[in-house]
Amino acid sequence: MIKIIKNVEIFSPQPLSRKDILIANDKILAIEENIVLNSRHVQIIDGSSKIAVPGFIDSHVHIIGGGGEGGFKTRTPELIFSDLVKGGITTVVGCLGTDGVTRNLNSLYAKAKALDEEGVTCYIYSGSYRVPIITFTGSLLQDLILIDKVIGAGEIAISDHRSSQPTLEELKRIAADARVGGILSGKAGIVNLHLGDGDDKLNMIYEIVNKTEIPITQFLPTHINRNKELLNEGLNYARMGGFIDFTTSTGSLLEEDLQAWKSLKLYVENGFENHITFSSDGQGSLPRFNEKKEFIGLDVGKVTSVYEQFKIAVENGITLEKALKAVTQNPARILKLTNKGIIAKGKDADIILLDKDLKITDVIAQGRILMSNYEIIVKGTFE
Ligand code: FWO
Ligand code: ZN
Repeated sequence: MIKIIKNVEIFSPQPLSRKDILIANDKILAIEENIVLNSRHVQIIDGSSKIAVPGFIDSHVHIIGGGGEGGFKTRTPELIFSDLVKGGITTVVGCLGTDGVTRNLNSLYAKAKALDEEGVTCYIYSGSYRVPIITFTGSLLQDLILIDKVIGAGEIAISDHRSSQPTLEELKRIAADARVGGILSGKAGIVNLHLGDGDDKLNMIYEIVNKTEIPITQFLPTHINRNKELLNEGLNYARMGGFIDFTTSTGSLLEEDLQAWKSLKLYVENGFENHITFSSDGQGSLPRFNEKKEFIGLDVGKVTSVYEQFKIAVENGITLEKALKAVTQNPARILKLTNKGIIAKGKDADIILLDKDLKITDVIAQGRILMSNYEIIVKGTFE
């Protein structure tokens, strides 16, 4: 099927002014003024009152559910497809969390395939919170080289009372295997690290970077906006060239001024707009513990929070281009998803249309229309 989005203002994230976007099957074929194709096989989408931006990338989603920190009844539900469409998310990376025992990689893989079949692009991390890392093949290296959907390891917990208290040697080996597995498979081999509230913060990463040849860009530490001290330490980490991921799901856990949009504003003001990504922690638990580390309640992450925090960021003075980078171009570059994250010739046709109030009006994933004029037209299997 051929589609032309006519006369739309494009932020690729870089502004490209008003043009036509020609889509053939799942790819962007051309971005030019006044593309004319006289054929009944061409579907025209009127972009004249809209803005086109790349589909959003959410690099940290518990697609089969997670949680359990308050006992079995607090296991969180799996992701439903239409939540992705509502939030304009066209690329997802699925992960396991605290519970890597009753949640396993085979079901993570199957759900990733299900999301592909329903219409988005889904990758996964091998592993869970714990070290030694759980893998498909018994080796992280082999997982990266043999299993196409595996793009790295995560979410591996450090500085958290729920972590496996990994040794520096164990973490070094995981980073080394992720790096070499990535090199041999042409993937990022990213190590997605879960940061807890522990005082050690990012020190284990600093030690690995200072004591080995592994570059700081091998890591993507997440939840950096979970407390003020970690948010400020992240500025030093970014100064060293490191990437930083902010969690957009808030619930009652994240204080008002730690929200992802405010954290982005702080880092943009420090010149780090190319180091930042947003991720939702969707369907993950956002558990609350008291000072004695006793469980006192939990919320569930929402994938739609990526879009919500993006929109609030723009409404609060961050330029559309810089806010877009955090949810499109930066994660695509960091995760080495070479066909994703920008509106450009030859890239996947993952495009969101926004109205002048930044509401999502249309979502196109791999050239297929999932939402048209504010209406979801492709639902999940059982929705
Ligand atoms: C964060 C996922 C946390 C699960 O620290 O790590 O618990 O396995 O579902 N969530 N443990 C939430 C904070 C960043 C707010 C997870 C969760
Ligand atoms: Zn986490």
